[in-house]
Amino acid sequence: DSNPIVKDDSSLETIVRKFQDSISVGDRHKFWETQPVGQFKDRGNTSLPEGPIEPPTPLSEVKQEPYNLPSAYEWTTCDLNLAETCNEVYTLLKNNYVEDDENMFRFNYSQEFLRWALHPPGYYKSWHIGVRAKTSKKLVAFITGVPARIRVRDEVVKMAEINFLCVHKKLRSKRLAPVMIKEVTRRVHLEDIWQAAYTAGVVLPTPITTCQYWHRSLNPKKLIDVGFSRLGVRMTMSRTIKLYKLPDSPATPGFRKMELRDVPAVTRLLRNYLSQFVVAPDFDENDVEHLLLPKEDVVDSFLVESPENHEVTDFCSFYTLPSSILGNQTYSTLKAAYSYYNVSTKTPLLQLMNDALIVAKQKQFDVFNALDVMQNESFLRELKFGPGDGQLHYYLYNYRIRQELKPSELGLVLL
Ligand code: MYA
Repeated sequence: DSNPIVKDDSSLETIVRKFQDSISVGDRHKFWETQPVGQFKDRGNTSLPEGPIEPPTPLSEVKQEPYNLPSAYEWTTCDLNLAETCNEVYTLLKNNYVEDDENMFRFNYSQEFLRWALHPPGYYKSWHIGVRAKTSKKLVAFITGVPARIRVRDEVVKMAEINFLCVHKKLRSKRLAPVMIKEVTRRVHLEDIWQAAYTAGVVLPTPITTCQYWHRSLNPKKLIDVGFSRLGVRMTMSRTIKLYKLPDSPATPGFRKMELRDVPAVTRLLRNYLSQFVVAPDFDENDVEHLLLPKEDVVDSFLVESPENHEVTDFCSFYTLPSSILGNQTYSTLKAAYSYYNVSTKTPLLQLMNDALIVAKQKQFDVFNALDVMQNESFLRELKFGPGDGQLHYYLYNYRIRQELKPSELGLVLL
């Protein structure tokens, strides 16, 4: 997904941005004002009904031809199974995708990650949309959707999860993004799907909730050297290293990597856990096998199998998303793990997540990131996570939620 990468939350830029966000209510959004999304003017108006904003239109009325692009550009559908296409997408994102507010880091999604994220059960190739320059055929913009079933209260809604919206740096501010969004919307409509979920670091009309990233240093020296974090007041490097030290191996008896045979048990565990949140994915076994079965350098999942009765009682997972470090002499990549879905029924969540930190450290991650979604607040401070400067806003397209949610009411993590 999309989000300011992180860091200390006290810089002047951050304060200015937070102030701007806080007065954004009166902003004009020439594109977003035309879309079926919660509008700022309707915030707090509890008389509006919850649910779809517009009804579906008959499929025969969905525009059959793509939207017009500026004449020098053309649409392309990107087949990520083609090594060359995957490499082009990878390179576009590596050079032009999301940066933190101070432009020190940029997400560097790997090719294996992109193939994994974009090929969940039932995916549509037509939702992986690129824009090329007509003459050079260079890929200059990208947007994707993948299908998902998302439950909102007691309604399971077929949606598209929209991600990887990217316009080449040289083509910014030319209103290309609205055309890309309209085109992906059209292609989603053609599959008879009328809702979407997405996240962004920017404030748009209107977030269903706003979450914060928290960061747990695993390699504090490197994080400080590259400017990701700062030495605390009255702290030395050696005291800082000691503060973040972790045991060599996980503590919970029966803690092990998830395997294919665990898919039914993990699905049951996860479905039961996610049922408590207002908005959460409705995962079946196929989804769990694809999204949560460990995949080297993409996603890691562990569970606790009771040594007595072999029951699976707890589960934790994180995905691998490195960031390029821009302009550092010594280091080029920050290796970050992002908390994904975690479920505790027997092992306290705090202990489970401490084990997750330990295995992430074993795997040479520099930092472990987590949003304040689900029950994450219960372990963040105690496990020495610090608040980042990145806000992540969650949105639904064509689905109104009566009241803004608390992050802890959200059971959804987008990649
Ligand atoms: S979030 C990650 C977004 N990507 C990046 O941040 C990478 C770096 N930035 C860029 O590549 C460009 O700056 C982008 C904008 C491409 C973001 N989400 O073309 P413009 C609105 C939605 O002149 P550019 C992710 O991937 C902006 O408010 N809208 O601007 C999820 C303005 O509209 P308005 C955004 O800077 C994406 C208009 O675009 C975003 O050249 C979910 C300006 O266009 C944003 N992140 O390009 C997409 N940023 O005037 C929505 C700017 O109204 C999906 N804008 O304020 C909706 C559901 C669709 C499916 C529905 C199915 C039913």
